[in-house]
Amino acid sequence: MFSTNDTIVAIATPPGRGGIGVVRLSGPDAHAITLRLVTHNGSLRPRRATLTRIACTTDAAAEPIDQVVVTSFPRPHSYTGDDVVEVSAHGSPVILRAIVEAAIDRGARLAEPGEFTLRAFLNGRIDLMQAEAVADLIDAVTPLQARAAFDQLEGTLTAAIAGIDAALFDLVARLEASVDFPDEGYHFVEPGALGRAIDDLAGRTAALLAGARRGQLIRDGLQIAIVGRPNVGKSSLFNALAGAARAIVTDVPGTTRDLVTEVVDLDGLRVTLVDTAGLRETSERVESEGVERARRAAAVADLVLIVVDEDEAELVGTKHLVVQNKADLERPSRGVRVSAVTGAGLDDLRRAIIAALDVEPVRDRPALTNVRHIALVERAHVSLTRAAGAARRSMPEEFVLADLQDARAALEEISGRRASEALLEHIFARFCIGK
Ligand SMILES: Nc1nc2c(ncn2[C@@H]2O[C@H](COP(=O)(O)OP(=O)(O)OP(=O)(O)O)[C@@H](O)[C@H]2O)c(=O)[nH]1
Ligand SMILES: [Mg+2]
Repeated sequence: MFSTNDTIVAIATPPGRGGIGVVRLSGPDAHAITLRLVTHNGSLRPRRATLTRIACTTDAAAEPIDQVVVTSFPRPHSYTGDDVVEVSAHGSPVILRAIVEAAIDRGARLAEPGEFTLRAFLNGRIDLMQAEAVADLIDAVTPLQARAAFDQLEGTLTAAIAGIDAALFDLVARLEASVDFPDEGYHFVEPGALGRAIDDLAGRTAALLAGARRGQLIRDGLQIAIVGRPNVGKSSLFNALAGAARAIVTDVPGTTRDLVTEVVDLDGLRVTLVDTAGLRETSERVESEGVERARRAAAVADLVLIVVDEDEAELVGTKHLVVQNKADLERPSRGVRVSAVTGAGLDDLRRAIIAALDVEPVRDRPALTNVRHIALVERAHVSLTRAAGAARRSMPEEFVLADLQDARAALEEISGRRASEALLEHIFARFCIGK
């Protein structure tokens, strides 16, 4: 992995032009290197903005190239836990690159993707879950995704996992004492109490897992397929939900052949809408391929909207909602009534979709959103359940202990207290440079 005792530098703002652009330095020489770049004399006051000018060539008589605001964050009270300096310049790629190159000339090294956050993790400023939350927060495309990530960054999940781990630590210590003094038997933990304590912990992992599906839908988004007979208004509904005339709408049955997709923000959920060909028997080759694709899209979708006009709903997909379209005309009353043309009922439909997916955001419950975390909590849960069984059957402490230790190992892999270098590399490779 990367070295951690040198000074790294990178542009922290996105590529392109903007009002301001920030170059960040972190490491023992961050302060000294900055002072050799700016015209300001004397040291930088901690956490105070210093207005100065920056000169970026090695030439001593170099002309300043920009006016900048420099802020120094001495260790350990900085993002990375090392000395950090942030240079806010005008947001020109030319200037920002010149500052980075000048810092490199004076002894800094270009940061790898995620290296600032990696240092924060290695310095114990944040745990691995929070580091992953930083990447999720930056990648969020809906407010709900951003909120779930920020909750994790704030440490809601960290606290939940740490609470279980602390209780486990206590149980393991007492069981180990019992194993070390076999004559006393379960002297340090009374068997009934042990079983109850483990059950309580298994209950807590189960509660975390129960919220995981919701969390994962929030994080990864989901697919909704719009299906139904030809001409019922699927493409019209698709366009209305997408807020753009993406799919072709005509009064000719069999208009849509291919799958048309659009990503929309549905009450904070990242939803990929899929418009499909109308379902009917046809010998026309192109259309029959379209119908085949429509069925496959319905089969893999998280939710299927079955749109009906005057006909009956053909049930496809396990999880579905029947949508009665063309409610502006005389139509039977089935399912959620909407009009793709007037927009009537669309808000009801959005609410019905959220309800059908069961993803109502819950504020005070930590949401497990990341597959890595889910798999590890599952492993901890299985071990705890096994340990509870062993304790209840009064099996030797060694058995219970082995399972409890496995549960701990899983939890510590989540927080990163036990994380291999390969895992860290994999996680931080996701980040962009400057984060
Ligand atoms: N009055 C009324 N007409 C609608 C409504 N929705 C769709 N239509 C009309 O119904 C016809 C078919 O609409 P499309 O959206 O192309 O229907 P589709 O289900 O995508 O049809 P295929 O792609 O052929 O399967 C068009 O003439 C639309 O203008 C509605 O809510 N009210
Ligand atoms: Mg269509």
